[in-house]
Amino acid sequence: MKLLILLVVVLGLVAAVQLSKVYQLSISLRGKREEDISEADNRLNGGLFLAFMVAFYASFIWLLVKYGSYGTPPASEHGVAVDRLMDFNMAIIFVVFFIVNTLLFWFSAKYYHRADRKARFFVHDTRLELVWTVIPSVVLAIIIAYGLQTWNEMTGEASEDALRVELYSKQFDWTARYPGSDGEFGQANYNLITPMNALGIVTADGVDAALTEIEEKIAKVENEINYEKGHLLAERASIEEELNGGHGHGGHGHDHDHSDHDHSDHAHDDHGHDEHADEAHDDHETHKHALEARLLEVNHMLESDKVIILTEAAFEAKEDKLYRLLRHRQRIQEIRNFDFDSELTAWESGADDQVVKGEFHLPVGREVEFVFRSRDVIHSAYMPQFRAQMNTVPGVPTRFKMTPTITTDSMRMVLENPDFDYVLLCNKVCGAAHFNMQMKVVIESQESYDAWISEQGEFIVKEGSDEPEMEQASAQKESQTITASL
Ligand SMILES: [Cu+2]
Repeated sequence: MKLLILLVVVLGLVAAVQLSKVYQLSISLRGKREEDISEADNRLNGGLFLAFMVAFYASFIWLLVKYGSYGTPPASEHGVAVDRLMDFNMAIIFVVFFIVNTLLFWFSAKYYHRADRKARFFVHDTRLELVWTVIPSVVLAIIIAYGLQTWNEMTGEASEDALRVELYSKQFDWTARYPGSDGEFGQANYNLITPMNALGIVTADGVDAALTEIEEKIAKVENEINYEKGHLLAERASIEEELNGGHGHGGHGHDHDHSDHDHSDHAHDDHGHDEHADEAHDDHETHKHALEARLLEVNHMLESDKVIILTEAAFEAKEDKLYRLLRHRQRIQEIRNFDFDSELTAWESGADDQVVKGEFHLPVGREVEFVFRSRDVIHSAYMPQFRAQMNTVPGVPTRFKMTPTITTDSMRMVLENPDFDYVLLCNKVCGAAHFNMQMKVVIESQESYDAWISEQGEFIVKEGSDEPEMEQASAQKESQTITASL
């Protein structure tokens, strides 16, 4: 269908170009110049300007009627103020829009060029300058003052007894955290992020879990590095060379061994032997034993089925990975060893935090203070029905307060849509699955909310909401959307 429309447009353009060529040819045949324009031409163009203005206004008003509504009534306290601010601004814009465009088109139509009419020319008019400077300044000042006032009310401090909820964004989903019975969020640290602790909440268990996980990863990479076939073979060759006399005197290996043996007998017999030589000799023996032991080990490892073959680049990448993992482990250990002392509440208050995915609930009529965090890139928490939006920035917690005023059930009745749900969306294009980065919001009575929150587990992300599944689901949706649009 789209292709067909495109084809019609292209063919139409080609036809227009051809027609204009024919027209030019016919003009030159009649012996007229192209730039000779009659008064009738000008009058026609003036009339067309007026006709366009009417069509322009008609389509504008039609768009306004069809798409001008915000979709839902504002479902939060400040949402009413936001809509009022928006309506106020739009009213001013509409008035200016109609005045300016009417003047533009009407002047073009009325004052089309006529040979017997001359335009008046003046250099300066103070009154005119004043009018178009002072009026816009005053209107802009009013818009800004009113906007700032509304903004300050919206973003001011939340009250002490506000419910606090953290919304955590990452590519490509949302996680909500409630502070639990102590009303206090636990500290979070990205070094502690594991599949079961998606927010990296700091607790003794969280630190232990992160350490266990990192130890497993380190062991795995160390194994891969240790069992690399090329490096094992090289090590064996060098040990053998050293044992067989080494130092480039391979041919004298046996002689050397023999004299060594003699020497050792001698050392045991003769108590007057120089002590330094004795020590050096012992070191040498130990070293040799170590080499032999390692040779055995290497041979053993080479026969094991853990042996892998890596290119030099892949081997170096493994070494890099090991380095990073070791650093990561060190950071986790630093968290564990940190002397929290007076900070003990912050350290352990995460233990009763409640982490939820998929949907989160809020009681109606109670002020909520959102704290936003991001793991990877800038996202934007957008709740259109509450007229609420705030960027989430990695490393910088942001805040926003709001009071929901209409429950999900009431809104379903108002909209006569039993399937309606409030939604939290991402409103920054943050990557491939951005379109599907959303979370359901349920507004309900305090009693229903209390029942829901008491069912939520503490700290650990609920089973069955792990990431691979989510990603698969969104990829599936993506392919469906692509199919649908074709
Ligand atoms: Cu996003």
